Amino acid sequence: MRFKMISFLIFNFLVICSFNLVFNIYSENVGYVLYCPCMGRFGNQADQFLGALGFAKGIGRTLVLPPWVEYRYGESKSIQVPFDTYFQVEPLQEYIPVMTMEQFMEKLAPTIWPPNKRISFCYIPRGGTGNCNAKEGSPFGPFWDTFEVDFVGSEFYEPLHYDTYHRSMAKQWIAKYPIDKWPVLAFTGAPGSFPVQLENRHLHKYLKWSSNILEQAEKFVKENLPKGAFVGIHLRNGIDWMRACEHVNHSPNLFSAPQCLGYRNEKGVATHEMCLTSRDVIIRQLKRLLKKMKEVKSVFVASDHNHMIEDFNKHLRRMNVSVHKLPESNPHVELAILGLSNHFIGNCISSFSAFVKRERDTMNLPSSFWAFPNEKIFRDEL
Ligand SMILES: Nc1nc2c(ncn2[C@@H]2O[C@H](COP(=O)(O)OP(=O)(O)O)[C@@H](O)[C@H]2O)c(=O)[nH]1
Ligand SMILES: [Mg+2]
Repeated sequence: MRFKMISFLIFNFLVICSFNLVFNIYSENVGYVLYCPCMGRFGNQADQFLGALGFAKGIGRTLVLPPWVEYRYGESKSIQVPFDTYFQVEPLQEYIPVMTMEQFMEKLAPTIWPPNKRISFCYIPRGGTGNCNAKEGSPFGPFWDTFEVDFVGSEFYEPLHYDTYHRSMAKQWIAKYPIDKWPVLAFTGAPGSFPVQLENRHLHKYLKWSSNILEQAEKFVKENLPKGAFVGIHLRNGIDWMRACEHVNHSPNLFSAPQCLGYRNEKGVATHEMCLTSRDVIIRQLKRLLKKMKEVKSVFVASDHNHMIEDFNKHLRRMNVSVHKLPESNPHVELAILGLSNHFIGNCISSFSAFVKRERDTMNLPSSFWAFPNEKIFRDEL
């Protein structure tokens, strides 16, 4: 009888202990990383998102998934689009715990991040004010205003940085900002680099289109492209890009160029032709691919400006392929369609192309780049 009583008490004690342990792990010891994707448009934000994911994993915190920041023509304030409009949350949980910013602000912020505890993190003071100035200008102000966040102070984390793969950086973050004292680290900008760090590229496999985007992409392919294989191409040629490409000669690894040239330019330097490929080279390169891929029935063109549909119709007439684009620009659906193609030709310098290339790499699907390797090397290979 007595023995039964004692074992019952011990059992209860163990149950309570393990409950407490679990409770502590999931409540008090959970730390969060928040940030504003305040730099660049979608491609840049996606690169930095992978960095933020790797960073949160490195320092053992939950990543709060920020909305995507978008800019509408003629509007001075940025627009915030919830993360899960474009991507599924669930697959990311396989890598680390995540939650959307909407959920965080509604469910957790009132208790673990009340208004008087809202400190913004930046490397050094910004804009000569002595603080992080986290809400100065667009998208900084509109981003935090979306969630009615104001900051009461700044924290400068210099000399720490986001690369948690080297120099015991993760340990230093954990030591300097323990979760019990700093449950929330809210960064003024993304805690991730642009272009994406090599070590974080593979994290793209956790980034899966929302069913809404994927269904639109599949529907377009099914209803508009002839049955059979298709090639997807990205033509980045708007006015902002023309200007950006002027810098290519003194930036051998401009923007996303490491995706084809290597992070240390192992495979050459960026050229103007790779950045803003001429009409003739585009047509020649596409024709060469179509000659090799006899099964291809159509070409899908994504572009921010000139889709060159007439040029293609003229020059590909004898090749028996049709050429298509979306009736209206829709960057995310276009990206998803490019991801579904049998072969993708992208712009090595563009982070918009880089998104597609990474996604395809995770599925072992083939991709190539405009004007890379250059045509002379191409010819030597043939
Ligand atoms: N619809 C559409 N928009 C594009 C395309 N290429 C670029 N854009 C737009 O231009 C922006 C370019 O910025 P970003 O994504 O950072 O890519 P990057 O500037 O090429 O590195 C995209 O986010 C899109 O809004 C395209 O093929 N189709
Ligand atoms: Mg950009």
